[in-house]
Amino acid sequence: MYNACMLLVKLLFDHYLQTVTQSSTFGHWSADHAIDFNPGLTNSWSSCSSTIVQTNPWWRVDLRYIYRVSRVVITNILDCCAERINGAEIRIGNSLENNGNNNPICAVISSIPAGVSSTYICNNMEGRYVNLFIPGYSKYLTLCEVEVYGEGNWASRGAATQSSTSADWFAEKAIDGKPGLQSLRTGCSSTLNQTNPWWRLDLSSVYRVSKVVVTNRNDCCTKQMKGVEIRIGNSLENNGNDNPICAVIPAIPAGESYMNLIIPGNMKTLTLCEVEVFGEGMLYLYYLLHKKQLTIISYC
Ligand SMILES: [Ca+2]
Repeated sequence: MYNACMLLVKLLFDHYLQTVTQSSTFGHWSADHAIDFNPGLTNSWSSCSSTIVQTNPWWRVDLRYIYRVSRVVITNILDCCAERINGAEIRIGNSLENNGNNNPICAVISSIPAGVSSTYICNNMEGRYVNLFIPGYSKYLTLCEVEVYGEGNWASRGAATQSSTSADWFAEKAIDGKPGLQSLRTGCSSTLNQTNPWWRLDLSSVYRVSKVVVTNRNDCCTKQMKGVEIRIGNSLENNGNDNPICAVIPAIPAGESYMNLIIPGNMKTLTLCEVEVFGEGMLYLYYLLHKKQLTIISYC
């Protein structure tokens, strides 16, 4: 049984490693080292990716979905060879023709000082694949970190909780991607009838929230949503319900992590069929989240 579990872990892990790849690999400098959240300022061999010396080296991340990419941040190697990055092209698009290296160019990197992170604005270019590509002979492509940011709905990345739960109307049903309009019991969250009911989403990271969309139930009780406050902030004081109130379609400054919905008053029920939180965030954070899930699986 133990071996069967370990095999499952390995297969899943390999599956997610396939989201990032490169044209060749120099020693242990694997492609996923460029998205391990470690800028490689010490021990670059264990936290930077690199190809061997070759013609037209490339590196690619598959975002799994088509996103509008706002910016790409590249961290260059500190301890040698900073000039290797010169001339690298950032390409974004949906084609895998020529391994994705024919997709439109966001930017061409002239140079990045050793150990420095440089930002390249991509003006919401749409694409599923992000490539780094150096055209030419006898080139290495070495990357210590690649961060890709864009717009998306980040609610499903978070952890939902609520002040009480009515039967099996669990908090996470508000972020399961199912608006619950056909089957309310399987797709919506609900508290009990109580004083000041609330529902909270911990986004797990910092986002610039641009818009919150809440889907109401469509059978009975739709008036329950009247008076619901959307609160966004970093405090868990009063279960997060003292954070600032935003508008229905808010423009929220950077730095908010928690989002609460609360109905002030006695004998209220908070029912939510779907909550979507839009804003700019790192597009492949899911990769790390899946790694966290894999850690849990490994206990089986
Ligand atoms: Ca790294």
